[in-house]
Amino acid sequence: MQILSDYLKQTGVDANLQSLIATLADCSVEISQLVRGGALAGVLGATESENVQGETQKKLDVIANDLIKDKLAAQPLVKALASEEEDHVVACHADGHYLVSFDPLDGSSNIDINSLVGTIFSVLPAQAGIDGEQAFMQAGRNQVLACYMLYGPATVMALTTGNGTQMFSLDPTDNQFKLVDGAVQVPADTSEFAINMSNQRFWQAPMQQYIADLLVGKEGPRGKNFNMRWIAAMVGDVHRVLSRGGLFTYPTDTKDPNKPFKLRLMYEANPMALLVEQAGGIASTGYETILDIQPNHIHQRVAVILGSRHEVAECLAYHSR
Ligand code: AFP
Repeated sequence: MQILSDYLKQTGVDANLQSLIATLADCSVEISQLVRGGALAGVLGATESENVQGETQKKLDVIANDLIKDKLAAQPLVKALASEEEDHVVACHADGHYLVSFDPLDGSSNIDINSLVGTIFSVLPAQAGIDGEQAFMQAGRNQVLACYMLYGPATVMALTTGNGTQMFSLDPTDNQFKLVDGAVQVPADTSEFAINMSNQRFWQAPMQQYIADLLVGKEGPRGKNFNMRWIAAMVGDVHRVLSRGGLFTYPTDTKDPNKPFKLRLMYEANPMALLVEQAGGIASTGYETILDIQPNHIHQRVAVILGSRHEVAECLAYHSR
């Protein structure tokens, strides 16, 4: 089985990107070991602090964030980084080529219940003369690399450098990521959807109607039955979509009028949108293609509807009526 570094070399990925990917893989191997250690490694439970989004930080969130920050700061190609767990952009190397955004531990509410968590990375090109947060204000379409690592029964990495989406699995015998699928394809059709149903009463009319039509199944306008899954970690739900298709959404809601969207654009929606698009799927807010959004803040949130292209198109049709 082909190891990650050989695959990247053989497929002509830019040498600098190869080096950066090696650093990201390295981070995830260490985080994977900590996740596997669980209570024995003393990494479960909460800290006393809150992150910039006002969420209580789990110990492992903080440990994973610090680990990635240190490794990226030691990688000369990184000009600056932005993390879910950092209020502000962190400057690294003035002559670095890349801006790295990341969610160190997506799905952190799953940590203490021994369920799926992962790490998500998005990489933008650095631009001469533009520093700080302003440098990150590029549409997701500009990403030169997006990937996630999912710490499940196996640790896997989904990766794109803009030339399709590839899947690797971490071999625990030598800690190398090995290629398992060189051309991931999201099936165009699906009968599976993922949404947090407990928010139903807070959704807007188009999503209310779309989900209602799925729930009536065979007897309704869709003429077939649908199954539902919800992992509460985007990384797990998107992995299922990449593996067997499906529609995943965290739509606009009115639960908290000050927070109509849940998912973060820079380190959740954008990298997942690129991975899904590169695998033949679609990613939208309902009204706009995610990768075309012009960001205005590193911690900006957006509505997300992504997955199998025919099913996402069905859902978007409700939004344009
Ligand atoms: P955390 O990383 O803060 O746990 O958030 C995970 C997440 O942003 C995303 O990965 C999930 O899809 C979503 O939140 C789950 O949200 P609910 O708690 O509303 O199910």
